[in-house]
Amino acid sequence: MRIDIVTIFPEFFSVLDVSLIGKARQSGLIELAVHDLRDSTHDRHRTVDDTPYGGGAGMVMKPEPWGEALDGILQADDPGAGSSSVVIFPSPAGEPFTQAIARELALAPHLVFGCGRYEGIDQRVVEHTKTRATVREISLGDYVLNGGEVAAMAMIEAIGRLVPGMVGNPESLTEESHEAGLLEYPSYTKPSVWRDLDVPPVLLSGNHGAIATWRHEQQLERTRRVRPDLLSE
Ligand code: 97T
Repeated sequence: MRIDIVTIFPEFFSVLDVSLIGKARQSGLIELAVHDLRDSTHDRHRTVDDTPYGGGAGMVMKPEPWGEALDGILQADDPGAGSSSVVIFPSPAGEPFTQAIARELALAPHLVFGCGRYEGIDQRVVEHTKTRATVREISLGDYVLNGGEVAAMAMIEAIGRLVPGMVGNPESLTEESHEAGLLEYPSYTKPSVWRDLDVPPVLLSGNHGAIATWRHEQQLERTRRVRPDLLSE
């Protein structure tokens, strides 16, 4: 998989050199490039934003640098085969990011993240990009960030670990929270007593059927208590 990131804060993404994504890059499974949007400006001040038409607070990112940056990244696409690139614009106005979307995007050969700052990117950039790639406007959740960088990083981590060939044990991926539509059961390790707190005795019983039943009950109880929305959907 190839991942391109367009941002005015390229240094943000140096953390991707470490962790699982860093290993995937070393092994060649993920090829990742970070592009400074300001390299696609041509004025002395490397301007990327301007005041909004119609008035209002804040600044809007200008379309021209985005057009030029995305031209360079998407022109490598095979024109005969139709674009297989997916361009993701993290946005508080996007569809909510889910494990199902992460799974879907993990199968794409080419992802491009357009990280907007300020009050957003001129909407024509999104419309124009739809003529050359699949475009997804995706929100991380119902809260406000200063820009798309942290949202992109979270999505890259969620997607990256699902890329075929990434994790040694494939069972560890499907057993986790959300893959089965329930929250995870609580986990314990040694010692069996810590600060007067016991590990639930069933986990020490050696009765694998009883353990599986207990864990499933814990998942249901946790989900009902913390995330009832997951049970009613
Ligand atoms: O608040 C934002 C600003 C810019 C780009 C993305 C976001 C955001 O994404 N998910 C939640 C908020």
